[in-house]
Amino acid sequence: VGWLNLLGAVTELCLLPAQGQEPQALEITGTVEGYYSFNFNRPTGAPGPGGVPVENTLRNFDFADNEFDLSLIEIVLQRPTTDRQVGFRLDLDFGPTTDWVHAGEPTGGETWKHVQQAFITVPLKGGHKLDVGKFVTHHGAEVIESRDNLNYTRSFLFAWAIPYYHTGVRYWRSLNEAQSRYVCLYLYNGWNNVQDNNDEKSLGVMYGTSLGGRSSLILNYTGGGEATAPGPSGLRHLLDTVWTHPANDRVTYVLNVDWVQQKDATAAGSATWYGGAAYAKYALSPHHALAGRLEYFKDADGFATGNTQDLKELTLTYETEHPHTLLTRLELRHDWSNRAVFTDDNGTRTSQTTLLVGWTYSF
Ligand SMILES: [Ca+2]
Ligand SMILES: [Ca+2]
Ligand SMILES: [Ca+2]
Repeated sequence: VGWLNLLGAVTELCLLPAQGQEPQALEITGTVEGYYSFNFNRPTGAPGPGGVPVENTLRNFDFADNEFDLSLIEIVLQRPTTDRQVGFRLDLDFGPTTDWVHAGEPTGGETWKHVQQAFITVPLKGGHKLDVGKFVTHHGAEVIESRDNLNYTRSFLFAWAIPYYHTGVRYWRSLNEAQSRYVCLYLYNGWNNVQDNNDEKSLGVMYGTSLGGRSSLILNYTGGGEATAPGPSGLRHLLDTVWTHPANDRVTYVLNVDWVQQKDATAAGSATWYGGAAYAKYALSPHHALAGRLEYFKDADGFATGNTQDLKELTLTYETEHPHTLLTRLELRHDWSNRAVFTDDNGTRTSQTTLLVGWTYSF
């Protein structure tokens, strides 16, 4: 009973009373993403994590060569949070993208792969917010949904350097009235796990700030013990920075740098992986744009990709948008490694080139 009284007191202290405010209407939105990709290596392919057949080596989530593929179907149910009403968000996902994203879930991905996000948002006094549940990661310059990225295909950094999702709590507070500076604190199970694979929790910190004009900088850290197989749960540190600079109405630049270290990765010691990606987008008109991405990723100990290698990648994208619904992208991409890791018709080689048409429909 004492604990219940304490819980009641904390709730009253932190929450504004909800009287006089009706809950917000339930919003239903969603997206359907698909592509056709042609890989000039003519790869034979191999089964990947989550049972997903992978023909385009090291890619997320444009796995298939010479096929029309439905990559992701997502339905989002959301009740927006107000300053007094608790909100929630549920992202239901289907398709090979979500099979892959959940392939590392400790008890297998089947239970959780259709729930990309599920969290409640509790508004606290002073405009702070607390989220509880499963949410996509706060790291990186790209997201699982292609629509919200500058290119259709995902960077190596997105695919191999950082986690996809976390389960736990996050606390958000603004540091100034304009909300142009904020901090977010995270406490969660770790990398890509609803059910924890060890007894250690991970801590995350995000700091975001405007740099004047429309430029912004996000500094991100996550640290905690991550189980490695075989071996002990060595500490894993992830540092991640995203700089976004809209130079004018037409041109936007983005820079992303990641650095990760896993202690006790092998008997030999730590593993490190790091890299950087530079993006530019040029609007030709309100609904047509060109975008480019140049990237370097070093898997110094082969822990992230399974091979010790230096990866590079150049992507050129032309996009056309039918406002609010259909986004179509034509994309040419070339990947290099200093190792022969890319499959072809009878073996492997050190590079691959793909030509892709990607489309995303939003509702
Ligand atoms: Ca195929
Ligand atoms: Ca989503
Ligand atoms: Ca953990």
